[in-house]
Amino acid sequence: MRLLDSDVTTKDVLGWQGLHLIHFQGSACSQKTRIFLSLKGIDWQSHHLDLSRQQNYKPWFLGVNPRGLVPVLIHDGAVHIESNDIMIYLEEKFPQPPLLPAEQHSDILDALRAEDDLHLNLRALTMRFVIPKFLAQKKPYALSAYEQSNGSVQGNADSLKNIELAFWQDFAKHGVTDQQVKESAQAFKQTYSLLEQQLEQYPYLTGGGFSVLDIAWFIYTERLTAAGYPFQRLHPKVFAWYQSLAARPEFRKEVKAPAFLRLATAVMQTVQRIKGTTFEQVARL
Ligand SMILES: N[C@@H](CCC(=O)N[C@@H](CS)C(=O)NCC(=O)O)C(=O)O
Repeated sequence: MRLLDSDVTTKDVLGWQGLHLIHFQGSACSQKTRIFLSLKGIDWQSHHLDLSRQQNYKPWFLGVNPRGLVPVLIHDGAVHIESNDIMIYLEEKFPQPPLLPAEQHSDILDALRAEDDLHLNLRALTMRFVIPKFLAQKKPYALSAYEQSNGSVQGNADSLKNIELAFWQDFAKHGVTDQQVKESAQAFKQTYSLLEQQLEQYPYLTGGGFSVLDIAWFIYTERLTAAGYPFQRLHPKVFAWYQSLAARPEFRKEVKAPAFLRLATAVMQTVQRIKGTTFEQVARL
């Protein structure tokens, strides 16, 4: 989605020439776009935004993306948000190697929308099983800065902002509940059962060659694996597909978590094992 210049109140970015990505190392959506750029061999300039320090709620960034989310692509002064839209846009500008085959264009766009609809489910499982709450929780002043900001997205008040706010306000109150875990896990199980059927017939998710859909679902699968989702048991073809992509350097290098986070996750999951509250024990798939 391209923002209007009038949505962008941090005017200096409108003068940025070339390709710039504002992203966070550990953000799933940022990883997705970085893998895409890497597979295309596109040069880009990196602007790292630290979500763990809530830099996404600072006025500078809210003036770039009023939605307060990464990644953001700036190409010759045009500001693009939403990771899937960014990949689709880049595919038009950099068609080689093709990652969005013309014959499957509209099916892939539908499938990407369905993937994006599960993003909050992915976030819920991440915040319960991958990132300890003390690291994930938003500071009240940062959240209220976000709440009070009144930027527009394509000229209108952002309809997604209240959903974002509600997620983090609920998270501050009660973390991610068992009910949220069960619902999110079930939603993924349904979708992965369909992907499993696809992979029983074809090497990649579209039924054609490798595409952006494989990149998008690789990222979800990587994160859910870290959370403890039992791919090998429930969806063996998905597991094998994921392993083969994870072995590729373009994929592996973008999803490597920093050592401190791996340690924090390991400690949290050990405590969960002792308490009987691991992903498997709560989700009961
Ligand atoms: N639908 C959006 C979702 C973007 C999104 O939720 N980004 C997350 C990181 S993966 C983010 O910026 N979160 C802000 C935060 O954690 O405060 C996309 O695909 O770009």
